[in-house]
Amino acid sequence: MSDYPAVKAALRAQHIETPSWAFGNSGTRFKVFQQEGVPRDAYEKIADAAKVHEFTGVAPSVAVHIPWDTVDDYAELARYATERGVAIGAVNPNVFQDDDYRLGSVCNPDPVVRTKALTHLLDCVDIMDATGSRDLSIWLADGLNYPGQDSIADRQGRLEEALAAVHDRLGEHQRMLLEYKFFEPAFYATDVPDWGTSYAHCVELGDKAEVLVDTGHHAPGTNIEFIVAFLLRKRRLGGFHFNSRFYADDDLMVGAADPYQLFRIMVEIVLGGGLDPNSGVAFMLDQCHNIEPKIPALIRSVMNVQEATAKALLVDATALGKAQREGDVLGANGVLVDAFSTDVRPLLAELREEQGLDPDPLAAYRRSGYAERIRNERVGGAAAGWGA
Ligand code: LRH
Ligand code: MN
Ligand code: MN
Repeated sequence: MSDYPAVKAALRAQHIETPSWAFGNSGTRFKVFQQEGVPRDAYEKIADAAKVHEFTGVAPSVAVHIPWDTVDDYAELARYATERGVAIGAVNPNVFQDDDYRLGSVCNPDPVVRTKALTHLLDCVDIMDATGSRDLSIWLADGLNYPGQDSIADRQGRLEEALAAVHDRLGEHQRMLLEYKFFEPAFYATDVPDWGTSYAHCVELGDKAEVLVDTGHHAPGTNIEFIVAFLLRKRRLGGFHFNSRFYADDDLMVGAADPYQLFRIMVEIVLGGGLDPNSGVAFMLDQCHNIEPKIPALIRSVMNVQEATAKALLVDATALGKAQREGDVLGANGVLVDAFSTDVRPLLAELREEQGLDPDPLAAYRRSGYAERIRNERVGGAAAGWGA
């Protein structure tokens, strides 16, 4: 039988970071849809992130993307966040949207472009110093569209050089998370295409480099929970960008496409000790809400992560271990299926009430009138960053 107080304590301790860009307008390369009440700057994105935290109680930080969230004074932005009960989380450098980066950023054959990209990465560490952020979350769009376009091996050398310079610059309590993605925007070869490449670079770089797993960045059928278990065991799992996908990097709400996959990932996290705040695993969302209202979508996403986590915490580890040792295949599988099949919504409602929150965060948000307020106050919301 599960220990409910321990389950609740673990759920209270889990923090889920929202991405500033999810509050902005977004779409596909065919159309960016404009929604009413969307934030016009980084301050308003933080105000919206604070609402997600207010109603869920477990989303106390918001990741920023630079230059999408450029402000004059980052320390002031951090103070503004603190006043609203949240903190600035990961800083995401953006080295993929300038014309200069047509052939890549830190892997570009042109040393002038490489220097520009590295300078931006280092500037982002300065921003972390000002905001008190722990994580520099690096995703590179670098890659090749055509065989022969550039030397794959030379590009790895350029990558190593730039990442080492960033690693050297990090402060004692700072980390760099290296995100991988097997395709898009490059179609033939990507310079950090998979977790193995990211892991190998991180190991070579040193203790402050860890792998970031974006759940939308794998080929269909990839066993993501295997990757999670491996990296956690090697202490190189820096964190997640949660979202769900049906086809490609869809960036839909986490848990919407395949809640069982999310549960399996969280089982590995729980069994591998990744819920312990000292493990350093950052649970971040990386989503775009093209057609649905953004704040409720993020509240729903946070709740989906909590539900998967709660189910994973309900796995009877003793029964599972016994079945595994005895080679009881169906018994072991049954332990997982039982936990996944449990309705954890009453448990989470109870937990929220104990925390002084409304048991139904979405209904509470709807009743709050915040959506109407921002619709009236904000005219001409900003795009999330691309395709505007
Ligand atoms: C790339 C990515 C990466 C970016 C974000 C906007 O697909 O997942 O994390 O920073 O999308
Ligand atoms: Mn991502
Ligand atoms: Mn992505």
